[in-house]
Amino acid sequence: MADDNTRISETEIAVHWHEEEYYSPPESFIQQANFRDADALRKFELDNFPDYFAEYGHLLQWDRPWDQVFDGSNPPFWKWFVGGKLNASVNCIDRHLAKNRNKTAFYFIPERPEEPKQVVTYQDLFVRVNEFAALLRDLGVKQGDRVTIHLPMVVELPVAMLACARLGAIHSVVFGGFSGQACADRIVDSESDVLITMDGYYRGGKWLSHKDKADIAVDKAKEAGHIVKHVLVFERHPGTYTSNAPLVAGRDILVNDVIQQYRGRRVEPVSMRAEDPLFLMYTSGSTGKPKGVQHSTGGYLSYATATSKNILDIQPEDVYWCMADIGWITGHSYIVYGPLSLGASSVIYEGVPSYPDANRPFSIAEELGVNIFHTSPTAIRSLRMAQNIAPQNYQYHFKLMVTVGEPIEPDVWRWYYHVIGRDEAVIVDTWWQTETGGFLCSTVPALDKMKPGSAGPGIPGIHPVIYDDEGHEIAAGSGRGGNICIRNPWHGALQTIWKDPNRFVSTYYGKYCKNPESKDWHDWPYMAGDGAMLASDGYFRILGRIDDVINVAGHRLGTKEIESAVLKLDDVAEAAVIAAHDDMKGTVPELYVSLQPGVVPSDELSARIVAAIVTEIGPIARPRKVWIVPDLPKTRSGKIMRRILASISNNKEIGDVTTLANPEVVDTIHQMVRP
Ligand code: 6R9
Repeated sequence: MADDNTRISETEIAVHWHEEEYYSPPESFIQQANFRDADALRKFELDNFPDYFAEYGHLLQWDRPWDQVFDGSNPPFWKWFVGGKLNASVNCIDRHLAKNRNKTAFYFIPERPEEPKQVVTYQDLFVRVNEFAALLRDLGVKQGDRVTIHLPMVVELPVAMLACARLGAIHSVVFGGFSGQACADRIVDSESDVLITMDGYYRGGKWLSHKDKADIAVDKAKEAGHIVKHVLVFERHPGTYTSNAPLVAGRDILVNDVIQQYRGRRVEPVSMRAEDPLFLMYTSGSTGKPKGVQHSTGGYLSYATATSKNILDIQPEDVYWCMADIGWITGHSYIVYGPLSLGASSVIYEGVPSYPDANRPFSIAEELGVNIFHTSPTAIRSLRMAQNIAPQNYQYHFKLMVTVGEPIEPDVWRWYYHVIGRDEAVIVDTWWQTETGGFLCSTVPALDKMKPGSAGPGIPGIHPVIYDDEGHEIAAGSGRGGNICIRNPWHGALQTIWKDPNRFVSTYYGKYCKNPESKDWHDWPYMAGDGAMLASDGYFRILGRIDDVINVAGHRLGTKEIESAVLKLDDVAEAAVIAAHDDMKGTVPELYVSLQPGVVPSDELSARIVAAIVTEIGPIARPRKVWIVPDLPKTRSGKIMRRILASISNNKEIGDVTTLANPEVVDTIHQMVRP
């Protein structure tokens, strides 16, 4: 990606980092940890690939054992646990019933403190998943069908996911905050006949009507030629439908009304091949169209389970709380599949962590005895900036804390460690992606020292490497950044992009494949799309995306997706989105647009531009600022120079612009943005 639009300049990545301070896990943590045998690490050396992954496969209950751990005969379409059969809902629920039916699977904490919490045992979850699976089956959902789920953070979300898994149907969860249009795009691409939604939910102290988005989604899907047959509507308060959007006869079904007929119903779990897809999760890439990342049943589930055990150190008596949304991959792997597969008790919190005030996380931790706490740098920064937080007034003890989603500044890390973790919690900074199914880089909490701002080495079984643009390996400790890749395949990785295998191959394997004819996995390193540096201690520091993806508060947004939403307006000629630094969210989008000849800039137009983005994608993509400029800086070949715009927004050195087709416009824009 040595292209003009590269987001991280050579000078930026050549910066030397000086934080060589380390923190050690406390002895009390080491004594109790799942993975505390340093000798066991040796098993995971690359020479032992792929056999070491058998150990991860054995964490699951199989209907039929696998014949072969890894089949690499058709690169890069790797197959894992070939011949094995299993069902994910059985692994997450049924297998725990004999010993732990009365154990809490989920605590549901409504956002409004006055609303009582719900305790969902493994037995309760079993009953709810079976009943809902029976309903789905009666609607015609069968093995291999796709089901789109557009729900907020409520227990009904994992219930719906696991009901699909029980039937062998492929779920596609769309983040609840996404717009109806964004939901429609995912319904159409996945060809879902069924959409699962809810009337509304509480967030930030307000009731948000949600069912309206389902109506938009179904209408927009229809315009694109796809008919949704059934819309299943949960009610946030069962029996009280609360939404301005009326129910559509013949299409919408209130789950609470019909589920009565399914009381006590059981659904025989469908025994799936390890390689059958478990779910799709759409994520942003370099083009305007989100891609349907496809994850397998056996490979994905065993990877989520193993990493939850080894890195999150989840144990039977722990209470675990991950603040991510289940609508993102972190919630899939580390609220639903990993913790349930281990039989853990975990927390689903409906709302924003700062409601009714910034001490809510501590009060929840105290009430439930949470001892593993999983959140993002953005949430940590916002706690740090909040007035009146007083963790010292709450009784809780975290043995382990997680940070995920974006790079964490060493300063913020230290605050997390001292103030939230009280110098006693081990921190794991886990680097991974939607595509990777689970963690790739992190310290093993009992074995590795922590280093603020660095994710750590590859986790057991994962062998990362940094390549320069020509494919040469960049040595540890050289102080140079490059593209982080993984040398070896692993079973949590995506299988393909739904209906787009070519895009799968070119995106992740196109740049660094050593020989496209090769049948040897050594020739097919996986390219993550992140810039990173490798220190001489073997720790990776992640620098951020190298492609056209912006990371806002840990959420991935495609710049092209935002730009295409804006370009739908007739008044706009060109649009460029850049990542602007933000103290709280890491980065936020800023938008530069030029207008069609004769169109006059106005506040009204800026507002329409913002509205177009919110309608097409959702409020998370809202730009911090819209700059209407006379022209966008371009190369002589017509490429928009986003890097220059980013430098202006972020008040950085712009560098040489003389080779541009229109260098004078840089000055004009600079005057506007930084008068
Ligand atoms: C899990 C998740 C993936 C992108 C990834 C990288 C960034 C994630 C990080 C991190 C620095 C960490 N990222 N974890 N950067 N340190 N610990 O977030 O998946 O939404 O697909 O985003 O997030 O840039 O490429 P996803």
